[in-house]
Amino acid sequence: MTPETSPGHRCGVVALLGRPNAGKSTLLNALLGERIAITTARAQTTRARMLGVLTRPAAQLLLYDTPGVHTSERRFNRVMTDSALRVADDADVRLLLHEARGDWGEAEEALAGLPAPILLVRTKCDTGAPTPVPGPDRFAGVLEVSARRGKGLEALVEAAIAHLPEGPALYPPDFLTDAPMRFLAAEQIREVVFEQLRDEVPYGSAVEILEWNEDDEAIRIRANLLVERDSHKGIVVGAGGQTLKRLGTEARRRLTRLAGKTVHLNLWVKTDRNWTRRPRRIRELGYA
Ligand SMILES: Nc1nc2c(ncn2[C@@H]2O[C@H](COP(=O)(O)OP(=O)(O)O)[C@@H](O)[C@H]2O)c(=O)[nH]1
Ligand SMILES: [Mg+2]
Repeated sequence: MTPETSPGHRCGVVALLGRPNAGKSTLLNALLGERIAITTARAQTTRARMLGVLTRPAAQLLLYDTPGVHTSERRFNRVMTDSALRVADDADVRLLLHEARGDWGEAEEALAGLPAPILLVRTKCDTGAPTPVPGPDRFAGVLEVSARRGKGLEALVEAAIAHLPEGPALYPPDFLTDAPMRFLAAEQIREVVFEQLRDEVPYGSAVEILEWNEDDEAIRIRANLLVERDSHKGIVVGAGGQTLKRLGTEARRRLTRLAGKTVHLNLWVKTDRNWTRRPRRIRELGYA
């Protein structure tokens, strides 16, 4: 009998929830030991749910990273919050991530009201001892972690497993994510844009993969970096095309690491007015 089918084996869905910047994507990457979800110092980096599969001898955890939950009324923010709450609905256990030193607000209170079991996860504990939160007894457990230092991760995994139903593994042991490579690539490019450009551009930018040609040695990618305004296009291109060139070089470096083979990246900039307000466009770009 293989471990995946042995009696007592558990398998289930674990939702990572919390306000933007709580440290969800960083925690997912730390648990998996791979950078599949992009993370930045800016709020609202994550736009789509992302599955990461963590396989242990006794259990398989289907970890879902989600966009941050918040109370803004903008359409795009609403789509992202809805997407997070749908994941929460289907989860066997919910992790409510909250920064060790952060204030407790509406987003946390809303998430604390979701069906049990909920584990409260105090994140970024390397920044100092966690401050008290209201009603800790509401939660099935309180965990302290630092994704950056790799602290508290095993205890968290054990606590989550305890709430999963018994059942066989749903994915092969080496399976990491169901996200298509094309989507991971688009996300990596977007991460570079978030890191390297000033505030207004990243929030309204998206990456559309136009062509993807892959053989054993290399991948040739043609992609559009979509921005919401012509003025943003100028910023992205930069004087003499320098900024776009720098973005492309860094993105290519990350994609090569991710793919494990040579990547040729042909990156263009295009204005796509108000795409964040058009539901169909949001879906086409893979964010909903
Ligand atoms: N000091 C510290 N910073 C962290 C930790 N985890 C995440 N961060 C930072 O917090 C910011 C937001 O992280 P991210 O994972 O993108 O948050 P998300 O919006 O909840 O997915 C990034 O700048 C991370 O580097 C941690 O364990 N310690
Ligand atoms: Mg995130």
